[in-house]
Amino acid sequence: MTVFVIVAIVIVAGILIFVNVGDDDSGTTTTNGNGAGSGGAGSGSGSGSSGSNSGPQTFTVTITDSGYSPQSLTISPGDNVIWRNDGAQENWPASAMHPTHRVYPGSDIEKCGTAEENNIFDACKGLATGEDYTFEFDEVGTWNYHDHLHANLRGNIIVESIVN
Ligand SMILES: [Cu+2]
Repeated sequence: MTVFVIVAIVIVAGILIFVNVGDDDSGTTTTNGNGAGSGGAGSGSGSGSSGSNSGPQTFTVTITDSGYSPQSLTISPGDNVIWRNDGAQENWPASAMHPTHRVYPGSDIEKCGTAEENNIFDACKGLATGEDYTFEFDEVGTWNYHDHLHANLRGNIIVESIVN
């Protein structure tokens, strides 16, 4: 009876030893590191527009058979002026001086009919009733103009630099 108990103890002990030895913990515990979550921080920086200038403006000069209205117009660089013919006769707005039209920088009646026609202060033709001509003034100064078809009809555009 005691022999059986001893044998049993030995067997159990052997099993425990075997288990402990065989279980050499070479366990590579791969800790799947789910690191600290990167919370998306909202970067809400509004694009503030410094609304100091209202931008380029457009002015209209009305043409009648008796001339331009207003005859003198003050604008800022980059503004546009539209001449609209409400008269019965044709009208050809163009930079001084008649007949060469060279006072406004870059302008010259000889550029009419060329690729530069759209960049000069010169309608380059008589505007019929209801027609208009637009020019953007970038140069500061007082710019006289006239009707090339009736050179006694005159006006001027005064371009003043922007004062903040
Ligand atoms: Cu002229």
